[in-house]
Parts: sequence; C-alpha cells; structure tokens
Amino acid sequence: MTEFFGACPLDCPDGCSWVVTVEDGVATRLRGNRDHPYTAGALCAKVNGYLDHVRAEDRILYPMRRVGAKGAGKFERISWDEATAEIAAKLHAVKDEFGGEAIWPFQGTGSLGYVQGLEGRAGQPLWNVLGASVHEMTACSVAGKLGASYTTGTAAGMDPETFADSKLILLWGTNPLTSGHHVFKFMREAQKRGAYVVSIDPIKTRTAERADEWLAPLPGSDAALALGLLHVVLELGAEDREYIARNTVGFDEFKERILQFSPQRVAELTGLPEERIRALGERLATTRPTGIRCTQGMQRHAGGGAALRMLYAIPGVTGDWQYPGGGASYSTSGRFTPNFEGVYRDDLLQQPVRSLNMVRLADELLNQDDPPIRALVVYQANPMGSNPDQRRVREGLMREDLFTVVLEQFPTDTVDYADIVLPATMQTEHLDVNDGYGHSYVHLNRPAVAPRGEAKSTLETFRRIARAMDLDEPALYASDEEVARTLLGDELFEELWEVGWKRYLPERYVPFTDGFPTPSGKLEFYSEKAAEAGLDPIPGYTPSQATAPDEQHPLALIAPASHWFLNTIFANKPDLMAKAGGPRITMHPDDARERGLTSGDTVRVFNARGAFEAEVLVADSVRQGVIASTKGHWLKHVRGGANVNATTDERDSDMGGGAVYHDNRVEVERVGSVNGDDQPRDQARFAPRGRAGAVQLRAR
Ligand SMILES: Nc1nc2c(c(=O)[nH]1)N[C@H]1C(S)=C(S)[C@@H](COP(=O)(O)OP(=O)(O)OC[C@H]3O[C@@H](n4cnc5c(=O)[nH]c(N)nc54)[C@H](O)[C@@H]3O)O[C@H]1N2
Ligand SMILES: Nc1nc2c(c(=O)[nH]1)N[C@H]1C(S)=C(S)[C@@H](COP(=O)(O)OP(=O)(O)OC[C@H]3O[C@@H](n4cnc5c(=O)[nH]c(N)nc54)[C@H](O)[C@@H]3O)O[C@H]1N2
Ligand code: SF4
Ligand SMILES: [Mo]
Repeated sequence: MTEFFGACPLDCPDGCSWVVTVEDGVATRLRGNRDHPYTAGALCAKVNGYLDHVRAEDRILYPMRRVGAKGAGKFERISWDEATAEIAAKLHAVKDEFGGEAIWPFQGTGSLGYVQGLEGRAGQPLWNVLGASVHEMTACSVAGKLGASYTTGTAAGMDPETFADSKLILLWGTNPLTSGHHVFKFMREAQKRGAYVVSIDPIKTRTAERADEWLAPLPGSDAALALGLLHVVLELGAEDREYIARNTVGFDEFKERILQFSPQRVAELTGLPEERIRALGERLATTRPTGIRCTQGMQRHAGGGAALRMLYAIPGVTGDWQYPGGGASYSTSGRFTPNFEGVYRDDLLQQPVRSLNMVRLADELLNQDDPPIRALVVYQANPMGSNPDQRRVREGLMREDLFTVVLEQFPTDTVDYADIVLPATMQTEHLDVNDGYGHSYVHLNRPAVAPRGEAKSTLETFRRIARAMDLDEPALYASDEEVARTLLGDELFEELWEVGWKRYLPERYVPFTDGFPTPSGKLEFYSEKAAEAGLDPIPGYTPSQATAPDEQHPLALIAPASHWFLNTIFANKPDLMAKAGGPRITMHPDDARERGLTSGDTVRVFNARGAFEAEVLVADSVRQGVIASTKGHWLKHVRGGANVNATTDERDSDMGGGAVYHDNRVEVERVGSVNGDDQPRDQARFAPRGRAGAVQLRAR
C-alpha cells in the first residue's frame, strides 16, 4: 500500500490537498489531507466520490474520429498516430491558407493546474510557435479582478483564514457552503466569538440560512448598496481619517460620490427597505474589523467590475485593511508567482497575434472575421453547456468548414461536435502543480496510478501533436516533470514531492501593510489608470444593461453554482445527478401566483435567445422578481436538450469583456407538471406585465 499526495484540480477556491491510497496499482481511497491547515481532512460532496468518476464507464479511453453528422455524437475508434496525423495535416493546412490566427485554442477551467491546466496556460508554447489566436479567459472572474485592482492594485485581498478574526462578516454575492466551503470554518469560529454574519444575495442560499441576517438586493445593484452603507458611515463620522490620510488617494472626490447616494435613494435602486440599509450601515460604521467576502458570482453583471472596485474601497474608508479579519476577499490569485515566463514561452511568438474573448465564441464562429476561425482546439472546457447563447454556440460548432478537436475525459455535449476526440487523463493519473484561489498554499499532485485506456496528459497530447507537425522547437517537448521543475525550481519541486504542500505566505497575513501595488502606492479611490481606460476615475454604480428585447421580460434569472456539480463536471455522474435532480427554478410566491404556477409544475423558461425546461419550486427564498436556477446540467441529460445558457447573453461586462451570466431577463410559461399533466393551465396569465422596458421589481 502506498499513499500519494495530490490536489484537487477543479475551479474552486479551496484547492484541496488530498491523499490517494494505492494498492497493487489500483487507487482504493482518496481523502482530504488532515495535516493541511485549509483542507483539514475534508473534501466536498462532489469530490468525495472522485475515484468512482475516474473509474466511470463513460470515460473516454481512446482517440476517436467523427463518423456521423456534427452534433450526433457518432464516432469510431482510431489510433493516437492516426489522430495526431489528421490533426497535424489540418492545422498545417489552416495555417498555410488562413494564417495561424485562424486556430483558436479554447481552454476552459476544467483543470486549474499549473502544468496541465489553465493557470500554466498548458499548450501555450505550441500556440505561440503556430501563431494561433490568444485565448482570453473571460468566463469566470476577469471583471471583478480588474475592478478590485483599480482600487488596491490587485484583487488578491484578505487572507481568508483571517475571517476567524472578523467581528462583522459580509457574505456579499457569495455562497461558500456550496462553492468552496472551507472558508466557512473560519467564519464559524468568528461567529462563535460573537461575530455577526450577513448574507447579501438575491437568493437565500444554504450559506444565507446560516447567516444572522439575509439581505436580498436586486441583482446587479451591489455598488449602489455599498454607496448607501458608506453614506451612513460618513453621516456617523465613522470613516478612519488617519488611515485615509496616510494610505489612500482621492477620498474627497469619492466622498462627493458617496454623498449622492442617500439610503433613501439606495432603497429605490436596490429594492431594499431604507431602514435595513441604515441598520447595516450603522453596523459597518461601528464594527472593526469587518471582513467582506465577495466572490465571482456577483460580478457576472454589466457592472461587475465596478461592483468589486467599490467593495474593495469600503475597507479603505473604514480602515479595515489594516487589521487581521478586516478588508475584502475576492481571491488570492496572483500571490503565487512561479516562473510563468518559463512555461508560457511567449518569446516563441514570431509576431503579435489577436486575442479572442471566450465568452464571444458564438459571435466569433458565426461572424467569420478576418481571418475566420477554421480550427478550434477545445480542452478543459465544455462550451456547449457553459457558454452563453447556446443556440448560436451550437450553430457555430455545426459549421462544416470548422475543424474541431476536443481533449476530454467524458462524452460531453461539446464532444458531440468534435471531428477528432482525444482521451484526457484525470488528476490521479498525471503530474501537476496546483494552488487554490481561496488560500495561500501550493501543492504538488503526484501521479498515483497509470492512466486508463489510452488517456494522455494535456502536455503529452500537445507533444504528440507537435511531433506529428514536425515542429523542431525543443520547448514543445519538455516533459511534465521538466515543466513542473521550471515552474517551481528544483528545490521547491523536491520539497513538494516529499511533503505535498507548502504555505507561501506568513501566518495571519495582512496585505498592503507596506503599501498598495497601485501606480500611487496607495489605495486609489481616484484612479488615473481607470480614467485612461475610459472608465469613471471614481468608483461608481453601473446598473444592469439589459437591452431590448431583454428588458421586456420581467424576471431576472440567476443561475449560480449547483451544490452537486462543478460547472458541468459531475453532471453525468449518476449519484450526483440523482441528488441534483433535473433543472429547477425557484420562484417567489407573488410571481408564481401571477402566473398561476405551483410547486411541481414544469415550465418553459424563455427569452428571445432561447428556452429551457425546468420544474418550479415556489418559495420565498428568492426575492420577488428574481428566479433562481443552477448552472451545469448536460444538455443530453435534460428534457428539451437545453440548459440555462440557452437564455444567457454574450454581452460583455464593464471590464475585461467578462461574462454577464447573472444579468439576464426571462419569462416563464407552464408546460405541464412533474406528475405528468401536460396541459397548459391558464394561458391568459402569461401576457407580459407592465410597461415594456420598465422592469418593475418590488422591494421585499
Ligand atoms: N458546488 C460548486 N462549487 C463551485 C462551482 C460549481 O459550479 N459548483 N463553481 C466554481 C466556480 S467556476 C466559481 S467561479 C466559483 C464561484 O463561486 P461564487 O462566487 O460563490 O459563485 P456563484 O455561485 O455563481 O454566485 C454566488 C452567489 O452570488 C449571488 N448573486 C448573483 N448575482 C448577484 C448580485 O447581483 N448581487 C449579489 N449580492 N449576489 C448575487 C448568487 O445568487 C449566488 O448565491 O465557485 C466554484 N465552486
Ligand atoms: N449560467 C451560467 N453559466 C456559467 C456560469 C454561471 O455562473 N452561470 N459560470 C461560468 C464559470 S464561473 C465558469 S468558470 C465556466 C466554466 O466553463 P468550462 O470552462 O466550460 O468548464 P466545465 O463546464 O467545468 O467543463 C470543463 C471540462 O473539462 C474537462 N476536464 C477536466 N479536467 C480536464 C483535463 O485535465 N483535461 C481535459 N482535456 N479536460 C478536462 C471536464 O471533463 C469538463 O467537461 O462556466 C461558466 N458558465
Ligand atoms: S471542489 Fe473545492 S472543496 Fe471540493 S475537493 Fe475540490 S477544491 Fe476541495
Ligand atoms: Mo468560474
């Protein structure tokens, strides 16, 4: 029996450290590492059964070539040599005729590994040699990252472990008990010591259930709420003048902005009662330290960047950035700085190339820009299920003149559109380096078992493609271990090989104690950099940008993390599918009454872009005017063959071309009930309400 240290590769802030037990070459147990301060022996509902997923019957084990129509999912087994020869021929042909930029390496968040996955931009040396278009990773977090960085120079905020020291915790647009539960352990410690916890979320999530207070603003109104709270702080004279004078720039201008947002005005903008805004403002004014946990969910809006910029400014006013347990926490991304240049090899690029925004996949595939995309290499991504505007994504992937390669572990909806499918290893089968964007540790993931079937690691796959293309750049042939050593240096590599993990920051780390990494070296309420980018130099409120025809649909649809899936990963795993059930929407009783709907009805959720089917749950765990669903369902496993992204829009957020998944308007109509009654009950009730263009949402 041997035990191997490993790490969870998934797009989750917790980046868990795990231990795999191997007996006679077979992995028999995978458990959370008890010695790891953040993981503390616990994985999560999704990953506890990871070994079953590795062993699953539907794993892709061999290279395959499409034999049916695109989308039909019919393939024949071929050898690796046949597969790479065909890919090599196609990529050469595309490059010769249209130039390297006609190739789009489309990488998702299926693995965040620094060797095999996104954080190391696995494959980038190959794309640089070919001069392929640069893939902009925008689906997840870019707007908030840029927004927060205007304020503090980086989005890497509080050390999440210091939430144990907070006296007031604002869980702002974040649902940690589902989307990364380990931070909650530290919050519970604080709660035991008397900290007050508030969840600010249009949905009463399982995290909100455990908070002392739930505040449900209108989606996308967070920056306005923040201004209202700061208004109360200023009214009470509770700003930390000494901190402001010493550590910030532009407070006078910011103060003017704050004073324009009285609690009364903010009540209208957020749909919250004025007295509750005042009460929370008073708490914020009088409680040190206040820790704000604000993660990616709340920035999937038109004003997502502005919102995070604003939330990172709050502790600048209250002075909370100076205390353990004070400040704001979006992520810790950017603090772990291995030798990126050594693995990206951007020096191999012969000339500048264009960048393509991954959220705009459908636009790019359908608009046939110059040069048009002729080859799409998809890895660690499932755009058919995860990208917005599903109908048009499908249309793009159907293009007969598009050559699509998909590297995958499972037969996803995207695989169905591939010309060539290549089998990918899973985390217990390859070497990787992982951290977590919610903590301050780095891990080495040692391969514990041999890959199943003919599955290959990402780097081995690209080495084979490079060889088949007769490319002679030596960097394209670096082994997995060489890349890991380049990243970490030999000393750290060897240390991690033995012990599995290492903390790279001091304990109870407080950021910005010797200045902010902004141009001025201070926290910037006034940002010249923002002004240069054409943005408001002062943090402000950017409302939802729903435009026609969206605006005539009255319901705001939010579809955040499912407790049982990770994006679309695990949405084919039988036990987790059973726990999750089919697509569901939760609707406020007032909205349900208006539409003659009751729990158990099945509905079509639609807008101009498309529709999906869901079961209705009527409950006051969402605010009126909002319906809640979850992301992740595979199209081939649900009725109607569409998920929530049939309705979401490719529109950009305010910063970095980020996605706006939660800035979405829909209507619903009854199609039947889960008990099999398929008659529309009361058609008349589905007539659009109110004035077209005015989205009327009442305060709770
Ligand atoms: N179980 C599970 N865990 C996951 C994931 C998963 O799919 N499943 N996904 C992973 C990934 S990729 C990421 S990026 C992280 C994201 O983790 P989170 O940031 O927690 O992301 P979400 O679940 O999208 O959104 C969090 C909350 O924001 C709320 N919200 C939406 N819009 C607004 C708004 O305008 N204002 C406010 N105040 N709240 C709003 C939603 O209702 C939701 O409860 O989680 C990771 N963890
Ligand atoms: N409606 C709505 N849609 C959303 C969101 C939302 O909140 N609402 N959230 C968005 C967010 S935050 C994100 S990050 C995106 C994620 O969107 P994607 O990046 O498309 O991520 P997944 O859907 O998880 O698909 C990842 C795929 O990678 C595969 N995979 C995993 N590991 C490996 C590997 O090592 N090698 C290879 N070749 N494949 C691997 C998995 O099997 C899986 O099919 O979704 C976005 N979509
Ligand atoms: S998904 Fe998150 S909580 Fe679950 S094992 Fe992976 S890192 Fe840990
Ligand atoms: Mo994400």
